[in-house]
Amino acid sequence: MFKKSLVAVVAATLALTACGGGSDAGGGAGGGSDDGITMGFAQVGAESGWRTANTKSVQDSAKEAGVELKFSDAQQKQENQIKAIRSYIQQQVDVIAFSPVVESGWDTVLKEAKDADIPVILTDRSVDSSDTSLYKTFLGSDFVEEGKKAGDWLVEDSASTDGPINIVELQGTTGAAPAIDRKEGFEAAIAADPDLKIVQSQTGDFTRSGGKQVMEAFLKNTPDIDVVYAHNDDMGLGAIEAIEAAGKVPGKDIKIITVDAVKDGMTALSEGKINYIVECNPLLGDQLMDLAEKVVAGEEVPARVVTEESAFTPEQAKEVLASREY
Ligand code: GZL
Repeated sequence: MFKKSLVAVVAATLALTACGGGSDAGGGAGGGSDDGITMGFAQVGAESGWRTANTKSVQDSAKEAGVELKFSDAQQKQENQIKAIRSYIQQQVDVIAFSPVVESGWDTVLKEAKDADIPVILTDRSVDSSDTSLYKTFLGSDFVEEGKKAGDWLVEDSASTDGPINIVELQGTTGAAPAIDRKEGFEAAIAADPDLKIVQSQTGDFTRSGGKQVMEAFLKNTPDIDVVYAHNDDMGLGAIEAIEAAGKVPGKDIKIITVDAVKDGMTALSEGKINYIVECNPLLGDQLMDLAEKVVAGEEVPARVVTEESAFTPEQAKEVLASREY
C-alpha cells in the first residue's frame, strides 16, 4: 500500500507540475482545483428517470460550487463502483461520494479510503456496514417511510372495499437499500388490513423494461390482480405497458402505486394511469456539495441528513406538473 501510494503521489505531483495547475490541497489528499475541492463521485448507473435527475443535480451543483467533479457511471455493477472508488483514492481526491448500488460488500474499499485519509459521503443509498466510522454522513431519503406512505394510502383507499385485494410487487434492485426498505415499510403499513395480500413479488431492477417483463409474467400466472406496488416510477410505467397490452385499464382495472414522482410518472398520474406516487427527491446536489466542503474543512456534519419529500394524487399531479424540476 505504501509503495502504491508513493507512486500515486509522485504521479500526481508530476501531473500537477506538468499542467502547472492544482493547489496545495488540504485534507491529506491532493488534486483540488485552484480554489475548490476535488470530489470523486461513483454513481450507480443510468437505470431510471430518477437517476438521470440525480446525476444532473450533482453535476450542476458541483459546477456552481466550484467543486472539481470526477464522475463515473457503474452501470449498476458493484465491482465498477469499487473500481471507481479505488481510482479516486489513487488520484488522491479531497472527498469521495457515492450511492451504493447494494447495501453490502463495502467495508474493504471504505477502509482503503479511510487509510488514505479521504473522507467518504454516502448519498441517496446507504450501506449495511456496522463500522460507521467508514463514512462521514448519509444524505438521502427515508425509504421505509416512503414504503409506509404507499401502504397507508392503499389501506385508506381500500377501506370501503370488501373481500381480498391481491397485490403484486415490483421490487427494486435486489439488495439495494431502497428495495429492502420500501418493501419493509409497505408490508408494515398493509398489515393493518388482513384483506390486503401481496400475492407475487419480484425484482424489476428499477428499470422500465424490467417492470414490463415482470408484469407480463404476473398477468400470465396470477389471476385477479387488483393492485401493483412498484418501488419506482419506471417499473410502474413498464407495468402500464404490460397491462394495456393485456387489454386492461391501468388505474382502474388494476390500481398502481409507485415511488419517485419523476416527470413521466407524474404525467401518468395526472392521466389516472397511476393512482398514487410517493415522492423520492433526487435533487441532492446542493446539499452534497455543502456537506463535502464542510467535511474537507474538517467541520462536524450530522451523521444523517434526511431529504424532504411529499406524495401525490392525480389531482395534485395536475396542479404541480408544469412546475416540477424533474
Ligand atoms: C432512491 C433511488 C432509486 C430510485 C430509482 O433514492 O436510489 O434508484 O427510486 C433509482 O428510480 O433507480
